[in-house]
Amino acid sequence: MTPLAAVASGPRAQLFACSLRLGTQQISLLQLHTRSSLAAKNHYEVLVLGGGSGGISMAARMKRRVGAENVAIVEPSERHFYQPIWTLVGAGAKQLAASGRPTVSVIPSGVEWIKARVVELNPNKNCVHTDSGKEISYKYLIIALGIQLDYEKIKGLPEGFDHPKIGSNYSVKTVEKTWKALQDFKEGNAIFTFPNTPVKCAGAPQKIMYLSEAYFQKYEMLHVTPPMSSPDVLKTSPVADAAGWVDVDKETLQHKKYPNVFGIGDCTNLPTSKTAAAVAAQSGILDRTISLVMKNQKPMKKYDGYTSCPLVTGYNRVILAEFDYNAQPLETFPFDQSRERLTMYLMKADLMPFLYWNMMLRGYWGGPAFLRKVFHLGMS
Ligand code: FAD
Ligand code: UQ1
Repeated sequence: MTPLAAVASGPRAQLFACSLRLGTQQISLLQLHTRSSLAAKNHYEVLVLGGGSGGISMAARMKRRVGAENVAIVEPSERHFYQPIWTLVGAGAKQLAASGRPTVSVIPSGVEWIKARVVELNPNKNCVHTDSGKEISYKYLIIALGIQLDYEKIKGLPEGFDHPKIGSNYSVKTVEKTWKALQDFKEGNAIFTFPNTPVKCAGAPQKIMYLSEAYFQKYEMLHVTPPMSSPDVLKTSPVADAAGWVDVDKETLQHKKYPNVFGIGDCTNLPTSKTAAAVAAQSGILDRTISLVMKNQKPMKKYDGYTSCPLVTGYNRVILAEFDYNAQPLETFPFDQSRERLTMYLMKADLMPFLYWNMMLRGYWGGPAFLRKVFHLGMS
């Protein structure tokens, strides 16, 4: 799709539509805008691949470093989703509609949204290719392509989702089916699958099991956690390790072979659990890494592997698990986090979405390390 199509939807498009009704002067404004969009640049100082949690957060941070006009994001989807809330959507405690916003509304203002899919990375020539036939070159590349859901690797799926008793919290297309299956459940067995591949939010398959258990006494349904893998475009690219993940230094997030390439989030081989909480912590580190690389200095700040999983065990209870690369607890709050708590449920259900949309995606949330320091200082 063309850049014009990218701006022709969402709130910005509505603004232009309003202007059109006002008269000819506004029409020429639209034409001007159209021309500049169609003439979108093909070189950026910072190019971000993927407009999910990591991509948008990093674009916001890079805008502050180098200016909006020097940053672009390649992302094909019209909507951006806050995936962590799908656990509660699948259990009927939140609405799916509230989990998504138009992508155009989360792209930092002034940053170019290239509405396309990356089909090839060429780090030796500092460029990528998109499915719209475009070649885009960069000085610095941030790869934030997430993880791929491989439902088709399970015999009978995805067509099996036509069955009313099968759901999966991992996809926007199937998460509401989990709630339907839960409601229709009368008796029999309830099965919750867990694949032998890396997965994002490894706690999520357990959480929906606990919530289902809390919701009904007898069982007949299936919740699928699909096998997952690195996005196909990365598997065969020069930036990937042998298993297909973006091959980055585990402390600085800089690529091991290409010093102007960086990775963040689920698509990397960082040996920690794949969560948005981890992405938040990584975004702060990566911001510092890139700022030093831009000044020809050595990256200093070190990622400790922080990740977190709010384990929802009931409709008003959460155990907040937080840990580092060594699977050692790295807890934020000065109380026993291994207890199920209502306060942690409220944090997961209401505070985290607010923090995500208003702080993390705007590049102002680098994880709770500072809170941990404040609370633990207070304790000592
Ligand atoms: P994503 O946010 O998935 O973004 C990847 C982006 O890349 C997408 O927008 C995609 O469209 C784009 N993309 C893919 N391929 C291409 C391509 N070829 N070209 C261009 N763009 C492309 N995390 C927590 O911290 N706490 C939780 O409680 C939690 N619960 C979860 C529950 C569920 C059910 C799920 C599904 C996830 C949960 N997570 C949780 C995990 C969290 O959502 C992810 O870890 C996080 O979104 C990863 O961010 P990312 O930027 O790496 O990938
Ligand atoms: C977090 O930072 C984060 O990223 C926004 C999440 O993703 C949704 C989380 O689930 C959690 C638990 C954190 C960690 C934040 C605190 C305050 C402990």
